[in-house]
Amino acid sequence: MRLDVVTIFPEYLEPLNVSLVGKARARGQLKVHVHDLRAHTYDRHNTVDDTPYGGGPGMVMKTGPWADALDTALADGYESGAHAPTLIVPTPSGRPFTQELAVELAERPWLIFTPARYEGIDRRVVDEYATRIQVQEVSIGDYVLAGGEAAVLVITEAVARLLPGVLGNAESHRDDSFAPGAMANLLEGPVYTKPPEWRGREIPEVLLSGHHGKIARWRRDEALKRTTAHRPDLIERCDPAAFDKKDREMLSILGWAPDPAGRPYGRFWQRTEGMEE
Ligand code: 6GU
Repeated sequence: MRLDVVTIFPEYLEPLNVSLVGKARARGQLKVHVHDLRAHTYDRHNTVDDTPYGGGPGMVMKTGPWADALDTALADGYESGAHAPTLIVPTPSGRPFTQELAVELAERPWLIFTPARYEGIDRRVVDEYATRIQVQEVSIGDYVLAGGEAAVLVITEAVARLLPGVLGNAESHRDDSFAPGAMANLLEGPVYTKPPEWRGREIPEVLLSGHHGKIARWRRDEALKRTTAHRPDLIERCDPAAFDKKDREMLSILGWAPDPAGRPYGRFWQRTEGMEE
């Protein structure tokens, strides 16, 4: 996979040299090209922004430098044999970044990121490139960052670990929280390693039992507890058919009951009285 990033802060992308993404690069599984947007300005002050039409606070990034930088990155990529680029525009007004989108992007051969600062990029840039290549405007959550660079790091890490051969064990993604196609998307429960006792704290006995069935059941119950506590919305969306008898017993203990009107796009599960907090 080829990645291009155009930014006014190339040094912000240094973490792409480290850890999983850094190793994927070193192995040639990922080719990363970071471009300085200011190298595509032609005035004395290397201006990349200007005041917004219609007034208002902040500045807007100008069309010229982005178009020049993108044309250069596109020409370089095509020349080196890359094809089918996807432009990823990080913006809080984008489509939510999810594991499902990460899987989708991991199947693309070439991603080009345009992290912006200020109030964003002149709309015409996205509209123009959307006539030529696939464009995805993506948000990494309901909060506002000062710029899109951190979002590029987030998206890149989530995508890179899905590439064939990047994680040691191909099975590793199957159990990911939010793995698409799972019967029920539950959060993963706690994990433990040696020593067996630390500061007077022991390991849950079942994990030392060697009884794989009981261990799987315990892990499932812990996942149901954790999901109830942190992401009840994930339980509400689960099809009752995704749960076996033991799951339903635990859900009932945790204060859940199937919603009598439960249906797709609505709520399948509802909380029973006395489970708030
Ligand atoms: Cl992708 N960019 C910025 N600036 N803020 C964000 C975001 C992206 N996603 C959530 N907040």
